[in-house]
Amino acid sequence: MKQSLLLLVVLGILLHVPLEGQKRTVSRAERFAKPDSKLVVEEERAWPRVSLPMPTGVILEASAVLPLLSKRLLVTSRRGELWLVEGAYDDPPVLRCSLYAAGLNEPLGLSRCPDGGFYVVQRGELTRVIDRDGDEHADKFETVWQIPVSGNYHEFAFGPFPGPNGTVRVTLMLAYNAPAYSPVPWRGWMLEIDPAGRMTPIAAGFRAGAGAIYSSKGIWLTTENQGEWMGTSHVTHIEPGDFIGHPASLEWSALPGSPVRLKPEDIPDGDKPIFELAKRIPGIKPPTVCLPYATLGIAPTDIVEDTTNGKFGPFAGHYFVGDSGQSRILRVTIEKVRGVWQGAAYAFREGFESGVARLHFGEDGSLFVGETARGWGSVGGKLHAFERVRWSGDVPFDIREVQARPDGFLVTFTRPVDPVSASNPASYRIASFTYQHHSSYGSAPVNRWMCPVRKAVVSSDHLSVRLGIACLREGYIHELKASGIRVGGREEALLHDTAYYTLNRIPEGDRIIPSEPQSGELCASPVPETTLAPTAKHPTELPADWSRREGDRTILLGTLPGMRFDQDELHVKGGERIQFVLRNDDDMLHNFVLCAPGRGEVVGRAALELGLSGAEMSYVPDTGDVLYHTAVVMPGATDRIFFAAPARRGDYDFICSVPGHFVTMKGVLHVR
Ligand SMILES: [Cu+2]
Repeated sequence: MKQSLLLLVVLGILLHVPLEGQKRTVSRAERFAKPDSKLVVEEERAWPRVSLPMPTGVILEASAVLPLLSKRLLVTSRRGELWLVEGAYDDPPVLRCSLYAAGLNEPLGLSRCPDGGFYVVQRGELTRVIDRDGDEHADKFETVWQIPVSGNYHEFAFGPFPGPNGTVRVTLMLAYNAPAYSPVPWRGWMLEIDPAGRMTPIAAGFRAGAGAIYSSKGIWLTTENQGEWMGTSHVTHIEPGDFIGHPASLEWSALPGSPVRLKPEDIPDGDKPIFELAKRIPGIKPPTVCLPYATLGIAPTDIVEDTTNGKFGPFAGHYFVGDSGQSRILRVTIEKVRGVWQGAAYAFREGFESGVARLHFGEDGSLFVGETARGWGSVGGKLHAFERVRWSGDVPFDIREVQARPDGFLVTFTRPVDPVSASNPASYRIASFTYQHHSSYGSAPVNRWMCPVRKAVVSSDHLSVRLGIACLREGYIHELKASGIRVGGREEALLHDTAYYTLNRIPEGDRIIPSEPQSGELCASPVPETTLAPTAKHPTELPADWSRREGDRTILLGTLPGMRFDQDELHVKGGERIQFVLRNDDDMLHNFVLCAPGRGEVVGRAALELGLSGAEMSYVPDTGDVLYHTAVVMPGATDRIFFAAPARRGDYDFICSVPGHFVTMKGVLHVR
């Protein structure tokens, strides 16, 4: 029991999404209801989602899905089973499940074995599962390769991700005991295992790389989560010998077979972005496509390629990335520029019931979505879910792809644009920024510049726009907002108006604008530096008229792993002078925001809407619903504020407004 609790805590830390509250009151949960925005309704029209209901008595916490012949699925459950599932393609779906295997240790992936049977990654081994007598029950479990574990609860194994020639790859999580460490070989690595059980180390620097794919382009891509030594989440092209950021894994780079030459002390802990370090330290691989934290998910999981040849809609060949914390799916495109892969990320579909963990396309172009939030929590709110997404045939007006050009970008659309709005530079807003690479948890977006749009040229078919932009910066993420453009002939705006392009290399070729800066163009930050300074709502200075530092009452509120405060009910008297201390014992960033009665969810959502500018505002939206707040507190640190409790009696919500946290990180201050 204690162990499984630890496991939950750890998964929460690992994927930095909330732990299921142990003692949540229903009334609070009701207040924090599911999202039902206009956007989700629009997305639903083009990509409707249907829940795949389990037969009575079956708890299928789908952690991997493998389509079999005759519209059957083999599904792993995090609870340790393999289920044969029929009926998942039917309308409406009525599932029939039969148990194929049981007793596995937290399987988080599944693939076909070239010699028959299936590969399953358990915590401690890559296993080949075989049904020898054909009775649809596994009867042989072969250890293909034993995964090193020290026994630390944090040592998860993801995969098997199938590669060429019958090989599979796995990614091994670091152990964790504040901070993350690598106690046994290959923790924090991607490894390749061939059918004979021979292991080849591939790449290091992983932290929580939960997804990987061998793409039709013949390259490997992985997902990685924001955290220590990861400024933001990302998708990255992996080649043998690469190091993607977390130095704990480098403990093992001197072992025989390692293609990685770096040692832990080679990685400086400072304020430089990773692409700057990569310029002078060979072996460091900067992200291929960054997923800005909070804006495009908080905990990316699986990555799949749309190989449905149009059955899933207009994004054939693009990648879809699941996000556990925000219960959504993102879209990613890549291109190779001057020998380096890079590309863009876009919103795709929100509103899933639980944390999106695994994705797999079925034979008819259906996307099966395995979801779990046990130990993680998610915006969707359910503990687990299994859903199916199909394309309705509707093509929404959307950005199809952003590609780099020597002086800007080429933006293509799913439908012809209105040439008047699309050729007006004022229809676009472009900014660039990056993240720092350091041992502390995540990074705020830094060095943000606005990029003036000088020219917008619409193609003759009206399906693309060439943008000429000043102030492009290599290595930086470029945020392209095209909110001013409309679809041809109608007053319809883009379904998702923003893309994030990671510009590792600026291409060569023809320009549409001269390279010299124009007068008045300023490649500089319009955004003020983050401040921890006292304000009316962040009252860190002892008020002059207080005789005692403690006031009438001191409240010490702590944090727990998995996005919870250590108390969800606080009691004060109206008007009492309060010294309030938030002590962050967790390994993530948190704040405390005291809200007007019943306004916690509204404030939490408004904080989410702040997007990239949120970090500079301590994720506190500028609204009368916020009474007082602390700064965003680093792990192991505290922030102290002094305020008088509201005079009016009532139940005042408090939340952590760091994006995604408020769903579980909340409570009530009772004023009597
Ligand atoms: Cu928090």
